Amino acid sequence: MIKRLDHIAVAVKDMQAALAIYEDALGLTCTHVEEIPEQKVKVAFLPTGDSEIELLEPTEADSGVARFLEKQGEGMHHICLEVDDLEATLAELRARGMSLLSDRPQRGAHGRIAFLHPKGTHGVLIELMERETAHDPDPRP
Ligand code: CMX
Repeated sequence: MIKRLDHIAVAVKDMQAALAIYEDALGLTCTHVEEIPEQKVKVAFLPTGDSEIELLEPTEADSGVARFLEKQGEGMHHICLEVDDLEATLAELRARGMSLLSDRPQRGAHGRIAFLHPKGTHGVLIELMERETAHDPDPRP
């Protein structure tokens, strides 16, 4: 059902300031920046071997990530697990009594996504994703 850890997302107030730390200080390379209007976020991806770090900046005050920043400040926002078949995984999880945040998949940065409610996963927001684009290779030598 679950294939791999795809990315760990960090909510930030200022993408440029965060990129200065993650790229210039940590030496990672940002390979992809994109705005996702459906999710009301701008995202930046920095590959780290087989997984990535995703920086998330809200684009609207009325959004989940903006509410998160107001309530908890900057920091770890969610982990994303890649699955082979999102619909089948959601059906299995529903059958096991897991609480999903939406009834149907939404559009994410790399494919279709759905979230599990953090109250049912010991406080961690888990995104499940069926990839539609290949994983960007880590550009570092
Ligand atoms: N970690 C833990 N708990 C969280 C949380 C997080 N990241 N975000 C929200 N919660 C908690 C809230 O504190 C709230 O708890 P209470 O009920 O105790 O107050 C509860 O979950 C509901 O939060 P909400 O924002 O009020 O509820 P919504 O249903 O409007 O939204 C959520 C929930 C998590 C889906 C939304 O806030 C969100 O973060 N959306 C994800 C945006 C995103 O990252 N998209 C991915 C884009 C790119 C990609 O990775 O592909």
